[in-house]
Amino acid sequence: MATKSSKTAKTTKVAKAPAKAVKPAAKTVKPAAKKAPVKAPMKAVKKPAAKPANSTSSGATTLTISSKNYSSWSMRGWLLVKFAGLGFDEVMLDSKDAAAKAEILLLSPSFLVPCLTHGNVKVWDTLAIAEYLNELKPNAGLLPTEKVARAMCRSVCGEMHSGFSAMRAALPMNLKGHFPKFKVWSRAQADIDRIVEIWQECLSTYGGPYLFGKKISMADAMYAPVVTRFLTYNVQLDEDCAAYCKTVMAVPEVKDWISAAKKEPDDIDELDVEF
Ligand SMILES: N[C@@H](CCC(=O)N[C@@H](CS)C(=O)NCC(=O)O)C(=O)O
Repeated sequence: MATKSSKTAKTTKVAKAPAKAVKPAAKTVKPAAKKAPVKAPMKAVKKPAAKPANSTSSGATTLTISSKNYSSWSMRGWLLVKFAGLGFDEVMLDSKDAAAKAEILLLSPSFLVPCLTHGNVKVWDTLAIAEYLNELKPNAGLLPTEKVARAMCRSVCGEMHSGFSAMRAALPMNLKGHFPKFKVWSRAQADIDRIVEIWQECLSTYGGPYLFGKKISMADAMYAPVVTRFLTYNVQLDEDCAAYCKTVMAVPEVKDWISAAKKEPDDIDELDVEF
C-alpha cells in the first residue's frame, strides 16, 4: 500500500484571508491555541468548508496542514490520507500569518491542524481522521483485519494521541535538525521507555516489519513522527526498534514528507504550541 498511495498531492500555501474573516477571528487565535479547544462533534456541513482564496479548484478533498518540518500532527494526518489511498489537495497554513490563522478557524473548528475536508464532510483531530479514512477505505488496511489486533492498534494509537506529553514537549519534531548530544530528561525518558515497550510488543506479536505486521497501519502513521524524533535527538534503541525506525524511514510517503520539510524555508520560528 505504501507505494500504491504515493500520488502527488497539490500543495497550496494559504495567502491572506479575506478582510472580513481576519478581524474577528484573529482576536481569538492566541487563546484558542493555548486553551483546550472546544471540541464540537464531527458533522457534515451543508456547504463545503470555506476555502482559502488560493485553494486549488479540484478540491473536493483537502487536507489542511501546517509546517512540514515542525507539525507532527500534520505529518500523521497526511500519512494517513496517503496510506488510505485517497487523492487530496494540500492546503498549507502559514503558522505565523494572522490571516492564515483566521482561515484555520473557518477550516477547522478546533483551530488545530490537520483538518480533512471530504466533499461536505469536515473531520478534524487526527484520530477522527484516521477512523473516518478507515470507514471510507476499509480495504486500505489502516486497521488490522483481526479483532484483537484492531483493538490493540486502536489502543496504541490512542496512547500516542493522548499521551507522551513530556517527550513531545522536550523533543519537538524538527526534521531539519540533528542534535546527537541531546540530553533527555527523566520524564521524557519515561515516555520513550513506554513507546519502546509498545513497539517491542507490537513487533514481537505481529512479526514486523510494521507495528501490526506486513501491512502498514494507522499505528505506523501515528508513530512516524516519533521515529523521526528518535533520529533527530539520537535516542538509543534496541536492535528491533532501530530496525523499525529504518523501516518507517524507508516508506515512500515518509520520505516524500521529509524531503518537502527539508525544502521548507527556514524563516519559520518555533511554533508556540506543544507538539
Ligand atoms: N489532537 C489534535 C492535535 C493537533 C495539533 O496540536 N496540531 C497543532 C500542529 S502540530 C496545531 O494545529 N497547532 C496550532 C497552530 O499551529 O497554530 C489532533 O490529533 O489533530
